[in-house]
Parts: sequence; structure tokens; C-alpha cells
Amino acid sequence: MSTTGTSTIGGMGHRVKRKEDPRFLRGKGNYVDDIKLPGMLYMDIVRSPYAHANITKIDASKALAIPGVLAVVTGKDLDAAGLAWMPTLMSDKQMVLPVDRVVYQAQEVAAVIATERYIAADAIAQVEVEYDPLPPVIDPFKAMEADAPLVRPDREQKTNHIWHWEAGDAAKTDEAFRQADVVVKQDLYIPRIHVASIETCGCVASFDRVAGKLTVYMTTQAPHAIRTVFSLVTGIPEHKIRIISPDIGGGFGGKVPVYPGYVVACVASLQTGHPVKWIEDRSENLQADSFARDYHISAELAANNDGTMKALRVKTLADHGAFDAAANPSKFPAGLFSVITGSYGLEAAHVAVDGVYTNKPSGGVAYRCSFRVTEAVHTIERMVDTLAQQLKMDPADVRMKNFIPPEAFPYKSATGWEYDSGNYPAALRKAMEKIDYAGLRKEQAEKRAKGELMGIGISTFTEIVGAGPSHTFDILGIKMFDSCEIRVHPTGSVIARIGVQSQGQGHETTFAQIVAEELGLPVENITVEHGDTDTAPYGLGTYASRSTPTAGAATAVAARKIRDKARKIAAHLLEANPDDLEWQDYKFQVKGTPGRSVGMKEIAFAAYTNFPSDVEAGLEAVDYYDPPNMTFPFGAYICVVDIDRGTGQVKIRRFVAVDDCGNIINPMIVDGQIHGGLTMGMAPALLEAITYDENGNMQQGTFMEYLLPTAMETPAWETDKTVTPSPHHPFGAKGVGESATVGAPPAIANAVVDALSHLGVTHVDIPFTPWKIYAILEEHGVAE
Ligand code: MCN
Ligand code: CUM
Repeated sequence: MSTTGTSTIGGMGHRVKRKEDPRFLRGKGNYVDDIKLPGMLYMDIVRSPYAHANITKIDASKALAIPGVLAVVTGKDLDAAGLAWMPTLMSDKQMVLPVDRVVYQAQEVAAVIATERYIAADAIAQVEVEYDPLPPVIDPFKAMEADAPLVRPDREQKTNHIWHWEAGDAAKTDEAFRQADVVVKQDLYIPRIHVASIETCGCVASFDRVAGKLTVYMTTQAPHAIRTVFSLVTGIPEHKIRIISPDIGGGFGGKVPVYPGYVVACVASLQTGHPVKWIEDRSENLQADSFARDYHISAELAANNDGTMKALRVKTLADHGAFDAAANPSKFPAGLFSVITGSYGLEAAHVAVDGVYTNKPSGGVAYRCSFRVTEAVHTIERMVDTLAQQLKMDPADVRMKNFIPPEAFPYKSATGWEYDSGNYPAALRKAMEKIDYAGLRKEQAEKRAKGELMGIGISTFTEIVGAGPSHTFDILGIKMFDSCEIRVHPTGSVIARIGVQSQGQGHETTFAQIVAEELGLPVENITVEHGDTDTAPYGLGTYASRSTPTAGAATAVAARKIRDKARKIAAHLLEANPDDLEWQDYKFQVKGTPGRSVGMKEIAFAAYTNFPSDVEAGLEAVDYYDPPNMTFPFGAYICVVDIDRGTGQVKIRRFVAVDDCGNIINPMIVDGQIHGGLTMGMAPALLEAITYDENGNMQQGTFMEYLLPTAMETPAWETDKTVTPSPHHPFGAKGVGESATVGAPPAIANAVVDALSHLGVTHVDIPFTPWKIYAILEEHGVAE
């Protein structure tokens, strides 16, 4: 793929400024809460103070007496319409509003519809709900005990165990363990966290009684899939449903699931004939929307005394809360956790995961992680360091020794994935040189002698993104492909519509660059649209860093279809045989005769004004791209931390990130993705965690307790790259949107443990809060 495109084209490899930024910088973005429709009503939600309780009575009379309150919707009302429950993407079902029982704190109990937002808010305080508390089960290990309170009596199986899932070869793994010299074992807990995007969730549902059409402006990462599911659940014909995702203020995985508020707002609009707006406030978003992680992992790694890794065995308890509402591909209840063998060549591996219900909001949603890859990467990267520590080897040496060698790709992993391409040693070497690894180790030894705590941590992760090949990946049966439709207008400007949905990733820019590169038309003349199911081609949406691998590929293929047709028109214009033309420097030219050439602008005009008799008028194409495989981006991260012995605070002094996402469309946007991703990877390593008391009360219900990183905590990230193209992607690209969030936490964790390893510390779970670290320093007598 050429990266030499002239800057007038702005194709592959150019740092084209983001087309979307002028409107954002001027405050002219169009978010769901900016939508105002005539006669619009407002909805607010009554939420449960209990984690587990029977509802004995709901009295709405006081609320209904408030002027401006039009209705109070309860589970009983929805039940009458068959809508008290809805399907989740994981083949579970979830209460929209409860008929008789709540199963987590902050659960939606009833909705108020009013003429003003503030009236609705006042009215929810006047809805009187009587509860009869039940014992909740909060600890997932206790939830698995025989006498545990049952979270979901509605389910056939009368236990809190949701599913058991495994991958890899258990017998082969056991055999490899028997033959190994050494086995290291470690339990890890990856806490519950929340995406906390700037924009909360919400919608404006607008049912047009005359047209019989429901339009929903909605903060969703996957508008088409939502349309299909809405149609199947409500019975409204799919052509009478229009989902519009306008600008989205961050998704990060939290806007993939369907939340009860969306459904209730739609029902309210259907019943009132008015548009109904529902926008969560900050605490509702933080307390009730789906959560990520919450994996209790037990890992064992077998190796030889020289550091050669042989096999990995992992058991995990996955806390999914009260509903299994994770947004994984259907065949993967534990997401892509089985990519856990990482960048290393292992003889065998076996992974088992058990999903369990507890009285908490749904878990299992991804947080900038391609379905459980963060958990997998954290496990293997910590285990490699645990092994190095046990064998007293340098963790960089252990990695170099065990990397899948560059010549072994495509590589079949012990759990069955086929990695497309990679060059792990090159990335690690580059990171080590950039940060002066040898120099740092020397400095660390000197500091240790003086009693100072400095640590160096490495993470050499492999990601798996771009779902998917449709033979393996589907969501509720809908195959995971993606799409692009391109129309070239007579004057050579273009509209491209894509099946994925940006939440801030810059698709309006990068997808225009793909078209520019393929057609040789300047990027500023190309408009990219998405997020309106009435106009965009069907696609599965943006998550799992799949946009570039799937819809990006579709965009290139659709453009190439246009180029095939353009060749015939060019031949007509040049009075040559199509086979005698070559595509050179963004033009068709007669082979060997650079003077005789024609560009896409002239061809486009001819497609409407002067086309050959055997060619249809117009210049457009559509492609639905089903990728042959996932893409496997990777990276080598090195983090240096200093720990303050007086406060326990972990300070990231330096962080070098070498990423490889194959060929890059826009290096500036990729840098931005990595900077943001690193910050979101640092957050759970140092600050973020959601916990509950034994009654199921969430202990971080506001940003006073749930600590997001600010510029103060964020170091100056140092980024670099290697380029190993994907062999199966039309322009050699891999996804990158989540790499840094996946790769960063173990680099920080390994650095923290490294800083404390000489004290005998072998593991600390994230987050490394000052009080947690200070307790460890006190325990080892080094606190100041
Ligand atoms: N890109 C590129 N060259 C490559 C790969 C990607 O120029 N080789 C560009 C893409 O064209 C796109 C961006 O980088 O503009 C990210 O691309 P990709 O890796 O394909 O990921 P997606 O577009 O599918 O984005 C999803 C990913 C996910 S899953 C989460 S979560 C996340 C992330 O993106 N959420 C985000 N980054 C985010 N960034 C913002 N601002 N907001 C979010 O909600
Ligand atoms: Cu993995 S969070 Mo993203 O897939 O939207």
C-alpha cells in the first residue's frame, strides 16, 4: 500500500486534520440531548434503594397529582404489553421494569413521564414504593454455594451458575504440567470498573402515529442491530423503525447494551404519541449501567528451569451481576478470553470460565477491550513476570525467549486462534532501546541500595480485534460482517456511508482517507455518513476495534469496485482497451504512456455524461465485507514507576508504548487513540474500582469516590510504532482503538511489583491506590 499519496489527496498515512473537529470545537456537535422535537415529553426513572427485595406496593398517586406529570409507568403496565422483560445480547433476558422484585441497587423500578425535565425529576421522589428486603448475594463465590439466595428464580436452572465455558486441551495441558520443571501459580482479581464516558446514555423516542413509524435518536454503538432487535421484540416492522445515532460523546463499550430506559421511552412514545426524551444523569450512569471486568482468576504457568514456557492453566469466576447482559458474540460467553496465551509459543493451554449471577447491575460489558482481552492480557503478562521472578531471570529475557518467532506466522495458538502476523521481538527491542532498559536496571540497583523504590514493568501484549469471520462470530444470529456504500457524484465529490458508528474515533476522517487513497479524489471532497439506519448500509456497529478491520475493508473493496467500472469508462475516454490501462499515481494511464491518462474526476463526470454504451450510467458501489480472520495488533510497553515511601503513591515516571496496528490510515488519529487508550489503561491500574458492601450498596456512586484520571495523574506518554501489515486485510491494517487500554495495566502492575519484589512481594492486585501500597510498605517495614 502506497503511503506516498500527495497531500492534495490525503490518502493513507496522512495526518489529515479531523473533519469532525470544527463542529465540536465550536460547540456545534449534535448529541442526543441536543435533539428537541415539538411536543416532546421528558422521562425520569425511580430506582431501587435495595439490592434484593420484593416490591409490595407502588403508589403513584402523589406523583400523578403534580401538574405536568402525565403518566407513571410500572412493570405491571409493561407486563400487560408483554414488555416487562427484554432479551439481552447474551441470550439471557433482563427486566425492563420489575413486576414484583428488584435484583440490584439502583435498578429501574418505575418511570415518570412529564412535560418538563424538572417536573419529572420532582415526581420520581413522590412515587411511593414499598419494599420487603430479601437477603442479597454479593460475593460470587458465595453465590455458587448450594444455599445461596437465588438471584434469578425466573430461570430454569435453580442456581446462580449461568454457564461453564472452556477452551484449549485439558489433557495435553496436564501432561505438559507434569513434564515441566517449575510451576508458578497466582490468583488475580480484576475489579469491576465503569466506562464513565463524558456523555451518559439516553434517547429521544418519537412515534409518528400517522406514518406508524418509530424514530429513536439513541446513544448506541450498534444502530442496525438495535433496530432488528427492537423489531423482533415489539413486532413493529423493521422498515417502520429508524434508529439514529447522532454524535456520541464516548462509547467505550458502555453503549453497546440496551438499557431499560431506552425501551420505556419507546413504549411511552408509542402510548402518548409524543416524542419522549430520556437522558441519564451522571450518578445513574455510574450506578446502573453495565459494568466491565469483575474476573476472579486463578492461573498456573508451567515452564522449564531455563525459562521456556510450556503450558498455561486458568480457572475463572466471572461475576455477571443479575442479568447476563454482556455484549459478546453469541458463541463466546467469556468473550475472547482464550487469547490468553498472548504473544508466547506454548505447547498447551486450558482455560475454564464460570459465569455467575449476583445482586449487582449487569457486568461483563467490555470497557475498551475486545471482549475480555484485557483480563486475558493482564493474566498472561503478570504470569510471565511471576515466572521471571521465581527463576530470578530478567522479564525481558523471558519474553524474548518465549515469543512466537516472526517466521512462525500465521500461527495457530494453543487455544485455537490463528494469529495473522506479528513481530514481537522487534517491538520489544524498540521499546527497550527507546527507554534505555539497561540504564534503568542499573539505576534501579543504585536506588535500591539507597532504599528507594523504583520499578520497571513490561507488557508485550497481543490483541485480537475485528470480529469477525461470520462463520464464528454472530450476535443473536446476525453474522458479524460490515459494510460501506459509496456514491461518486458527477463533479467528482463523494458520499460514503458505513455500517459502523463513530463515538469519537474519527471515522468521518479516516474512512474518507480510505476512499481518497483508493479513488484518487481529494479527501475534503468526500463526506462520510453513519449512524442512520434509514440511509446507512446494514452493519454491526463499532466496538472491539472492528471498524477498520471490517467496515474499513468494505470501504476499500467498494472503492475498488468503483475503480473497476471506472477503468471501462477511462478506456472509452482514452480510446484504449481496458486491459491496456494501469492505475498509476491515482490515475488510469495507458501502460507505458504516462501522457495518456485520465483521473477519477473526469471519469466521474463521464459516468453521467459520456459513458460507453455497454456500461450503466452512474458510479457507485456497495460492499458487505466478511473478514477471513481477526486481526492481531500487538505492542511492547515499558513503564517506570517510583513509589513514595511516605504516602504509598505510585508515580509513573516514564511510559514508552510501541504499537503495531499494521498499515496506518491516519497516524495522528492513531496516536490519539493510543494516548486516550493508555490513560484508560492507567485508570484501572491506579484508581478505578467499583465495590459493594455486603448489602449490595455500591460504594463509588459518584466521582468523589470513583476516581477518574485527570491531566494531573496522566504522564506524558511516549509512543512509537512498528508496522507489520495484516496479510488478509485489503490494505494491511489492523484495529488499534483498544490496544493501549489492554496493554497498559499489566505494564504498570509489573512495574509496581518489580519495585517491591526485593521485599518479597510477588503480586498485588490492581488498583494500586496509595492506601493499598502504603499498607504493603508498612507490612515490610519500609514505610516512612
Ligand atoms: N485507524 C487508523 N489506522 C489503523 C487502525 C485504525 O488510522 N491501522 C483509525 C481508524 O480508522 C479509526 C480509529 O483509528 O478512525 C480507531 O479505529 P479502530 O481500531 O478500527 O477502532 P474502531 O473505530 O472500531 O473504534 C472502536 C474502539 C473501541 S472498541 C473503543 S471501546 C473505543 C475506541 O475505539 N472507544 C472510543 N476509541 C475511542 N475513542 C473515542 N474518542 N471514543 C470512544 O468511545
Ligand atoms: Cu470493547 S469496548 Mo469497545 O468494544 O466498544
